[in-house]
Amino acid sequence: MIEVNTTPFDGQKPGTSGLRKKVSVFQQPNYLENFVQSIFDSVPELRGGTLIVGGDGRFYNDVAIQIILRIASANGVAQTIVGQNGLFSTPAVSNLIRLNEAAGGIVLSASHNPGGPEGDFGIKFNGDNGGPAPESVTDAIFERTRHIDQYKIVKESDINLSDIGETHLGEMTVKIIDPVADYLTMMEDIFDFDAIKNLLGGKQICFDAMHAVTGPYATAIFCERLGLPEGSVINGTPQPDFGGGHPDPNPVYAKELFDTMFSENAPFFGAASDGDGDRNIVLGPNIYISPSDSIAVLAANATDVPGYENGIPGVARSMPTSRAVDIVAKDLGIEHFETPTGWKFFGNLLDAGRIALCGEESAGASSDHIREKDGLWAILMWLNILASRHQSVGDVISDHWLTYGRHYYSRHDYEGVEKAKADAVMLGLSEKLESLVGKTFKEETVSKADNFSYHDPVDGSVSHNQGLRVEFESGSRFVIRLSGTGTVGATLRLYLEKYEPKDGDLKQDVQTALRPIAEIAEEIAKIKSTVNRDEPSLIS
Ligand code: VG1
Ligand code: CO
Repeated sequence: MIEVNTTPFDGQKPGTSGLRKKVSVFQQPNYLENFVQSIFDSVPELRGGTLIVGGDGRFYNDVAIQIILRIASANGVAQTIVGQNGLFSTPAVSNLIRLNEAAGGIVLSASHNPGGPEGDFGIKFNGDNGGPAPESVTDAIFERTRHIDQYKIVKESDINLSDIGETHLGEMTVKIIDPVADYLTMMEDIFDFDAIKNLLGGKQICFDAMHAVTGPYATAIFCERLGLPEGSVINGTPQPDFGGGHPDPNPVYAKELFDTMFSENAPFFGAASDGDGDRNIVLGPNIYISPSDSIAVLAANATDVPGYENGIPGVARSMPTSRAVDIVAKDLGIEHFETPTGWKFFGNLLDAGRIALCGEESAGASSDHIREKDGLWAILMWLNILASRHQSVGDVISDHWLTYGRHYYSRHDYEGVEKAKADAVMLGLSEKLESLVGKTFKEETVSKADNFSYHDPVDGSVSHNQGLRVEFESGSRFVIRLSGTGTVGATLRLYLEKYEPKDGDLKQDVQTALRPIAEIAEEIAKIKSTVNRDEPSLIS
């Protein structure tokens, strides 16, 4: 073991989901080392414990893992469990932490951000409950990065990560395992695979792995376990640059899947996940399920699935996510919570047994089976529900709206804008929030306008500045916040929502239904004129 002198880097503050930067930033000497040593300095339980390490296979994944293993060994970690070829999806890491009673896990991913030498890289620490470290821990890690002057590392040479089995690095045991097996076993425990197999017999599905980590997982589940033909999984081989695309399952970047599902001979079911396998989208022939609606459908029908047949105690959603799931919770007579954006805020509620299902508008949903969002889990939930209801995706969502009404919902992103201009939008709106209440814009009167603070009901911690929200008497609203996952400039997200009761017009075009709210949002917040853009760069 050697100790290497180092000096701090600016800006190693974890964002919504870990530290994300351009690959070239991570390639600076000592940049990764400083951050990783800061994790070990902030989480003493790792000494003598088990650590899970893996990533989504993006460029630099292999180099980073070798560095992390050497630092882990030098810091006294007893055992690391690594995915073959360095691959683990984010939900698989969460499961393995819990299964092996590990002290934590390190996930190497920048999720939906592009990969490759010019792309992004990321690193995230998850604690012993399997979930992303809470703010108290990420703040401690950041604080440590600001003063670090030394890291510990062993000099051993690289480990061959392609061979399953056990080896040693210094005093530390390194177990290289099949990344899929334990995940598949967990899915078998939750779902009725026989019912799903019957449902899909003779039908076509299309799962788009987007050249990212879910390829091997989806192939094992859909082709090997459920017996579907090979073509059911497209873009199924993980690539370091994700085939040059953004592994983000939305209508823009999952275009191949959307074109297939909106074609004449569309398959019965379509789905995709993101770079690290924690997001999902679900489609039927000529229909795309809004992620916020998806969470509501999963909550309303959870008892159809063996893993939740006794019901769920409560649900949670991130603040910008549409309130569709709240209505379901009220109907079921269970608790519902509103948390800030990012999965780390669900952990306490899940650990305390207050909720068993949660999700975000950004195509993330999951349950108490792990402490991360889980793309393939959400997709299997849908399939299990379709099997038990003997319905198509389109029928399930139509029935849902007829029962609960529909929350028209869309997110307008302004990506890569100048940071100062994005800050000006946020500041301008926050300064006038109070004066908005009671004012009428077009036909809409503002009923509430605030800067969202979260009071964690389990540990009492408070998180401020979690997004600006403006609500109207009609039940419509808009929310604006700054992204915490980007690596270039700033990204402003505008979230639009309009509720249509069950006896209203449930078949409108989404953007048309939301246009009045979008116009009011512009009148109040002046995003376009401030950041000098005519249109959002991405509408999902
Ligand atoms: C985005 C999403 C958020 C999600 C986060 C991490 O964060 O909005 O809902 O939890 O990405 O997801 P932001 O701060 O850019 O809005 V993932 O799949 O990148 O781990
Ligand atoms: Co992700």
